[in-house]
Amino acid sequence: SKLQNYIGVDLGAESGRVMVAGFDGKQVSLTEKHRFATGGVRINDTLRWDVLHFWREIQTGLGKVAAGGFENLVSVGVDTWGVDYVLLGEDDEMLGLPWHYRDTRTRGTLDKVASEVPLQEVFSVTGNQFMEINTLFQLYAASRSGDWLNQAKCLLTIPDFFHWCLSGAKKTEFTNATTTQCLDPTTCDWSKPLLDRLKIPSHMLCDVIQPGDSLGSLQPSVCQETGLPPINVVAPATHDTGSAVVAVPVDPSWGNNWAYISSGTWSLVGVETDTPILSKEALAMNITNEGGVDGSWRLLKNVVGLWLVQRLKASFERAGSTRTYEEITQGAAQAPSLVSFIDPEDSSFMNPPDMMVAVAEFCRRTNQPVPETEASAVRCVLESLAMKYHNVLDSIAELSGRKIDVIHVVGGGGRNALLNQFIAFACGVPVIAGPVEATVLGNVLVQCRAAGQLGSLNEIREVVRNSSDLVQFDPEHCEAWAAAQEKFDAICSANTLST
Ligand code: LFR
Repeated sequence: SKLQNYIGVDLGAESGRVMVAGFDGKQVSLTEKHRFATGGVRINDTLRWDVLHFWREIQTGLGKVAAGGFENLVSVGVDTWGVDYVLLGEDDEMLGLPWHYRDTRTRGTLDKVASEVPLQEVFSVTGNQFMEINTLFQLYAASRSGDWLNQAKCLLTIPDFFHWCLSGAKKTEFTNATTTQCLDPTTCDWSKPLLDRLKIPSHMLCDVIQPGDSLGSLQPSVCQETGLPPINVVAPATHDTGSAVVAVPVDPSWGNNWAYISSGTWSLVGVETDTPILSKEALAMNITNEGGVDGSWRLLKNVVGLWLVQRLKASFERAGSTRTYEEITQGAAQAPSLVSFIDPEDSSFMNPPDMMVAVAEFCRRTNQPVPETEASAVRCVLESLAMKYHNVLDSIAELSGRKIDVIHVVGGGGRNALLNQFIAFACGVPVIAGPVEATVLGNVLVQCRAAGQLGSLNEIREVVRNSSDLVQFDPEHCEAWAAAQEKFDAICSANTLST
């Protein structure tokens, strides 16, 4: 069939990209038209997202698409990280500077919320892992601080905001709504009774739409600015993890015994399920249920991911290094193995001024050799991540009754062959890495389906398999890793007790 082109806009916490995906009925090929740095802006001891700058970059990217001579441009859709939001007031004026989830205003809000509503009850009407970054805790903090909430007429999550910029429509897309901890996974509507009990306003929450729903066509001003024709704006699974898991390259005939790790700034480690799991055991394991496409759910844990390496790289840069991620990882591959471990979930890694110092302090505090070199610090972090994933997958297997025979690593972190190897070693099962552009693939394939070009999630995944190069990593050194895992577990449990 005739080639159709779709535009996927994907923003992560470190970088954003505008890609064109050409779909010929069997395969998708991606062309990157624009890439830009994202990241938070520190101002007066707060941390914010410069969403206007991102919007400018998105339009620059769309302008490059328009100039690229792509025929049959069908639609455009945006996905980003979850939990953050923009407030609009009367006349759609933006209110305040959007907060970054790593801002410290939410510190301590979990205990405060728990003193007002038992966490068991919060979990049963939200299904989410308790993390103070979640929108619920941000809104709790905002509602206690004279923030703009009362003047707000509309709350848009970050991808909703860009869809509004593109189309003028103000809607909240379901998959991202499931990251807010304000949506009830049983009714699939906002948990208004919970918000009322916590005295958090809910009048500004928008109608929830489904991935694949159309938001209308590009606004005339955007067409003028970018040179694009008034193509459709179609919501993909706007939560980046939701899009990434759409693009896990599995074949249903292989059965259900697979897990995924969506690997980026965060590592989202879990399985796909048919229904949310809201049991006491799920609460005790502090696991999350996130909504996917076609009624699928993701039972997963949100684990600190390559953020650790991103911030180590920033530490090295302050000390004069210009090394790339590849060079840093090559260094780690040469460093001695299984020497010291960190608990990736320790709160000291959330946003330390210097990650190298934070890693060293953790090792000192837990009586382990302190990594002296860049290479040994990176190795320590990557090995610890792999062992953390192992623990998480054990709990998730237990909770879901699912045996895990293979782990799919999707997303940009799949480029890190050393980490992929460590995951296979730590977990003792094969790892299949790829596609690294899972998020954009998932984004555009849901748009393709909205245009009537594809049917089921299985058909979408078949296209992903046709379109990706996958690399397999097999378990080795199992004894050494099992021994190290015991040490790691002891460090993590001692650490939990003391904090
Ligand atoms: C991954 C992600 C996670 C979410 C975190 C913060 O990019 O979307 O799923 O918990 O970012 O929003």
